[in-house]
Amino acid sequence: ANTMADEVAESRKAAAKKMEEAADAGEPTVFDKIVKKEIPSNFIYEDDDCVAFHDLSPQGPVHFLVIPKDRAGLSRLSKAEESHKALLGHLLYVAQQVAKQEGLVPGGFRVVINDGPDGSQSVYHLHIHVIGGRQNMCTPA
Ligand code: IU
Repeated sequence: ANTMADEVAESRKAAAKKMEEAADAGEPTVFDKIVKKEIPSNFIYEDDDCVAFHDLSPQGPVHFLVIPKDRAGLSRLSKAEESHKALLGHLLYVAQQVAKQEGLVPGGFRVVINDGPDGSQSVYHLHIHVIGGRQNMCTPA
């Protein structure tokens, strides 16, 4: 029999699928709107390919996201192709640079990428979470 929990899980999966399809069809994601400054946000880092900004709902004393300006098909990490390798490397490099800028080194930090409904992804525009600022940071984002 279908439990309430099953139904909640099913409807979350369906909602996630719709968001992924919309993103893949080229509809702007909330992060596209942040990149275009249609939604106000304070960038703590910006270059030609990516921006970083503080997460709206921080999971630690410091929690920022690094996102590509152009998703280039990366609604989620598992859409990665050979052609995305340089961008993926760049995002990870920037993540640790901004972590240093934000005072997270030498203490350290966590890096998280959520992929898909089972990975609790909620925005279908690839993003790297960087979380730090206290010892034994172990709560998943
Ligand atoms: P996830 O990896 O897709 O689960 O995380 C999306 C994150 O984006 C989550 O931590 C949100 O708090 C965050 N976020 C944000 O910082 N600003 C926004 O306008 C929205 C989500 I929507």
